[in-house]
Amino acid sequence: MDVLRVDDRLTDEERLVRDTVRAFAAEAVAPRVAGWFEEGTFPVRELAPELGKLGLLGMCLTGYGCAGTGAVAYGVACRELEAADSGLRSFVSVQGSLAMTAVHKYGSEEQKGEWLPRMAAGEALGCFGLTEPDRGSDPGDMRTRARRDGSDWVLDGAKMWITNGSLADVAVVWARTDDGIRGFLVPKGTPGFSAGDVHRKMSLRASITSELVLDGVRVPADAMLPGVKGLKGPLGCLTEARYGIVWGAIGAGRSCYEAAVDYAKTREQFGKPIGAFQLTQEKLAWMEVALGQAGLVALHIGRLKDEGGATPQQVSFGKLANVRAALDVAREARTVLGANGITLEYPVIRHMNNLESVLTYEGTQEIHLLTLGKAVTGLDAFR
Ligand code: TGC
Ligand code: FAD
Repeated sequence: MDVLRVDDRLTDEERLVRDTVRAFAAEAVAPRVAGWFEEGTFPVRELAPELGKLGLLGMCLTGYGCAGTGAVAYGVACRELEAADSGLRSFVSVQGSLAMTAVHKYGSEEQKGEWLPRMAAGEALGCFGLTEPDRGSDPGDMRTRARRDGSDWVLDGAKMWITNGSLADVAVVWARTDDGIRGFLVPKGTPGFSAGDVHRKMSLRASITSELVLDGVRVPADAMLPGVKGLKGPLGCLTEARYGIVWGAIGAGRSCYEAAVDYAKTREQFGKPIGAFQLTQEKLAWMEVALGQAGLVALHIGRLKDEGGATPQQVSFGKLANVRAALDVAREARTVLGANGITLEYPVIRHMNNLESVLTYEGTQEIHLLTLGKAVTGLDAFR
């Protein structure tokens, strides 16, 4: 397995991150996560401080208690977290790449000092409210509004599908103002601000997903993120989180692949292991190819990022290609396990169902296809 030995190209520091995060996920999460998935829970308050101690929250950010690692190290961490469950990587993505990045990139010194050290330590939780009930792929047409009232801002609207929405101590809420889209920091408990969880999910069950309601929410002038105006604000954070998914998806795919290989070597039918049949070997060989290619794509984009920046189009390429590859691997692995593949005794169907969300959030497959289509043709299919 790992015929290409892509990890041989990692530095010693990146390998240390890999081994540390892999050990943490294997000990603290993997043995319990099927239960969380079944119950639809995720013990955020227990895990967040541990993730903070490992330096995984806002890992690429500098200062304010953040680890300040390179992009490849962060990617490797996402891969190892998502090998346990996409919900775990999602938590780290939303906390670090979305909420903390918004504050770090666009916040005032006071906002950074107030929130980032506690968020890096996992003591304060954040969420990122961009999507709305009626505006998902097209956030530029958002309906949530913020209007000035004296020196305050008053927010009205709703955000939907917000990871950690009901748990977060602070919500980064994107809203339309007379002056364009702006970001606001809305602390939990602000009058008029409420959050209710989405139930009956069949995917990302080990993750809390909420609706945020903003009903005349009054915040002071300094709750606005001063450093950015326009849709490029939230999109600039999304590029960071999408990058983590480029790597994370490989972890989910790898977990399915490993389960399929183990099963194929031990499960016997017609007097021999099913892994001895050519059709099974073909499935496993394609999985190996898909994950090897995904690993090269992730490493390439990560190195570009570390050398000065990967473009949003390159990140779209990686998110599109690697989530698709991981989902194909998960579905094929599911067939190798036969009936056992549909139970939570094995990780495969959990990952497979999770990857349906990963395909949709952070820009759907279609959005990334059209982003690449625009890069290729110079023609904008969106507008
Ligand atoms: P468009 O006119 O193309 O762009 C508006 C401005 O933004 C800039 N820009 C970007 N900047 C940084 N990163 C990117 N990826 C960027 N893409 C565009 C652009 O240069 C422009 O800047 P300026 O200075 O000219 O104003 O905007 P559009 O309205 O046509 O939309 C483009 C489109 C469709 C690609 C965008 O709306 C989009 O990406 N839609 C998908 C929405 C999405 O991904 N939502 C995710 C919500 S968060 C989430 O899902 C969290 S899941 C939990 C987890 O991560 O685990
Ligand atoms: P829609 O935009 O309504 O799309 C429906 C379908 O139409 C899709 O197949 C889409 O690709 C297609 N479509 C749309 N436009 C076009 C087009 N121009 N051409 C072709 N096809 C098109 N959001 C946040 O802001 N914060 C979060 O923390 C967050 N966490 C999430 C967690 C989970 C578990 C999930 C499932 C979602 C989360 N999201 C979050 C929301 C996510 O980003 C959106 O679901 C996603 O952007 C798609 O929006 P939508 O679901 O409204 O689908």
